[in-house]
Amino acid sequence: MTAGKLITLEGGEGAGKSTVLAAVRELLAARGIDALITREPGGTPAGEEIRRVLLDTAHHGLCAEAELLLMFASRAQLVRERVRPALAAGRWVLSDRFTDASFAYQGGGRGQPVERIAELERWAADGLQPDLTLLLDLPVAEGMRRANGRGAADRIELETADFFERVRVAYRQRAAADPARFRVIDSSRPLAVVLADVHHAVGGFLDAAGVRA
Ligand code: Z5A
Repeated sequence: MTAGKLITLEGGEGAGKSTVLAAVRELLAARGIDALITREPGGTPAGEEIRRVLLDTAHHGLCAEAELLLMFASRAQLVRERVRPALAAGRWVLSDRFTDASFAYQGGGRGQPVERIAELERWAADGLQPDLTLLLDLPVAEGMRRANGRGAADRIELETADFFERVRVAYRQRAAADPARFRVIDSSRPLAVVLADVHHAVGGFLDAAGVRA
């Protein structure tokens, strides 16, 4: 049995991950791949409880260290309970966010040291790296405008534009440092154009992985 692949979706506020996730799932299904879909923080019963704590505006005083550890607590459980077993069984996994989000939000946004996050990645996330990451990139103001139409903001969505600018910079730096894994998609364009890029990126990855159409 060959191991499955891990594909992750990343991006700032209102980047369109939910929309793109559905499209990627269909692309995979069209090639006979029934991917396990998951999300972070969350994706397991314990992880979803942790997500509730992380996003609850009642916890506005949560310190950056606690936030970072809770993100990795959720991830540690997800990796061991769902992602590693799926990959080992040959199943593909599609995750709405993964460790890059911690480098972007807790590293870039909150200023937590990169080495600390990298150490948590090795230990808590068992060193698991995605095989392909789609980074949906768009200007912060446009992302906030799109997200504003969605109802009450959660604890992290209440952050300032400066915070989200730092998140964006950190994401783009990670993508630039690892072009073999990342595909950066300009998601400020109309959805049909974004989805055409997504088809191209994922199609190319599947071709390279030897998955026939
Ligand atoms: N977080 C963290 O800090 N550290 C970590 O390690 C992890 C996460 C894993 C929850 O994540 C929060 O956790 C998140 C990061 C943090 N905080 N923030 N901010 P989440 O992924 O669950 O939450 P989210 O970032 O708010 O994602 P979302 O709600 O799923 O948004 P989205 O999927 O990117 O956007 P969308 O709902 O698909 O699209 C937004 C709107 O724009 C919607 O009306 C769409 O119809 C529209 N849209 C989408 N694409 C387009 C285009 N191309 N044109 C026009 N309109 C569009």
